[in-house]
Amino acid sequence: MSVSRFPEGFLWGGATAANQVEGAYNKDGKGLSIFDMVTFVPKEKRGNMAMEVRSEEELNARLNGEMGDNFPKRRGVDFYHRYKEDIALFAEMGFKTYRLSISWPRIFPNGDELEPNEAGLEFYDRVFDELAKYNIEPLVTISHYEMPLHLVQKYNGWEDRRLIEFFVRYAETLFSRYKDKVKYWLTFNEINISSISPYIGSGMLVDHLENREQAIYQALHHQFVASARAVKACHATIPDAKIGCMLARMEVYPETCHPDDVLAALEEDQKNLFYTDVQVRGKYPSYMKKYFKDNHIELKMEPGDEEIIANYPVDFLSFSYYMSMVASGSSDKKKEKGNFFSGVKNPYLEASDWGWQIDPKGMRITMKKMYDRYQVPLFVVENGLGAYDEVEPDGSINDDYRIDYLRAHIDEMGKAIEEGVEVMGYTSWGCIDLISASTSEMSKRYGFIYVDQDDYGNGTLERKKKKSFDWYKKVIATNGADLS
Ligand code: BGP
Repeated sequence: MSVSRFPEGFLWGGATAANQVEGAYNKDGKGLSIFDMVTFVPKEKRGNMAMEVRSEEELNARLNGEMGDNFPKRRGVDFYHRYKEDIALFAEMGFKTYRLSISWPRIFPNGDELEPNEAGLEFYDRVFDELAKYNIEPLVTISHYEMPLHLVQKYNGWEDRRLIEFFVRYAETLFSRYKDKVKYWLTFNEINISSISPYIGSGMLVDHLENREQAIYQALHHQFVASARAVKACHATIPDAKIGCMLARMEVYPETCHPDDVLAALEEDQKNLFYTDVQVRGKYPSYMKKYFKDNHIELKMEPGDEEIIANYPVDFLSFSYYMSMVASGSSDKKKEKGNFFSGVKNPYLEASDWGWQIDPKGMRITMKKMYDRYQVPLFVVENGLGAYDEVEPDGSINDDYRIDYLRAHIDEMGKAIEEGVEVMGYTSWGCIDLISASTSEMSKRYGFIYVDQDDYGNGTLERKKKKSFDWYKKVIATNGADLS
């Protein structure tokens, strides 16, 4: 067997988010979250994503049940009651880490109260204790699209500066409660999502906004400050912890070598790396200041904001990577739908059933680029293939397409490591089948573990190992040396 390219102690594992797996949306004092309000919409009716709530009227219609009653994220896959069984399966695969998020409204049901909900805290104590039994390190996302709905209704989410205090109180509660159990933290999942979905990224109802872009960047500013304050609090409370940011990374290629296309790709790339420029380098980049000026965006900052961002950058950069994009200098190019973002079709790549253009080499390219730019450790915290799976009459699930996807990406990550990129770990997305973020489908599956449930919540919830389960087990057992 060949020698592993992956460092000793490399954190292999899988990733999920509370809103997509837990269910039990109103149990033990949990408040409603933003994603509890998103209904399932059949494919023919929705295009490629359906997660935005735009106005108070719409929100109320959802609360009153006027928009149907199929809210898949309320049921998840019942991890809340089945976490022991699920963690045992992760342990069987040899996971070194499990990335999960904490549901903010389980801890602070409304988001703005002073005291946390003890029953919510106890649930995660139980989960962390279960992980500890198997020596699985938790990697915790503090906010993964689970803002308490009350913060939308009362404050219009992150548009309001008071959210900083609420978030910091929540984060500090987690740090002091779990300081002996959790050493790896992430502040905001895919912090760049607000530009696509202000509701999911920032809890803002857009119809209420006078100037959408201004509000988005203001909300982001509040998140940057909140994130830096969480970094400060984390280091103060848990000196041996590491805390990172999380970006939905979009590597952008020029459509041709025409300088207009190259420039367009560079500018798209800057739009994506703006977030990590702030969170890793600790300041707003000059190209963004120019963009704000040209677009009449004026951020309201308070004294001390720039200092806190500068003084408390993240320890590492984590990201999701599913595909690459193409930019064209000419504006009339057909757009390809993707993971919340869009670009021009790449004729050299195949796409998934959801139109996401599969590009393993792009992952190496992007890792090299980000490491060159930031010189901090990277952590691949999401990567994977959403696909329809078939259960054969004998009960087996032969997901060779998923193995092919993961193998090719892990191989490219290995090459990036050989070329000197520092990588802490790899957690494939949706290690157990879960509810899709963008479409609320159950039938868009990512897991090594199949869950018997359909888009309407029918099924036994029984867990079954797919073919990829044993494959990933071998990958971990050989520290990535055997990808066959
Ligand atoms: C990321 C999110 C995840 C996840 C993944 C796959 O953007 O952080 O929550 O779901 O994408 O997306 P989807 O579920 O839409 O296929």
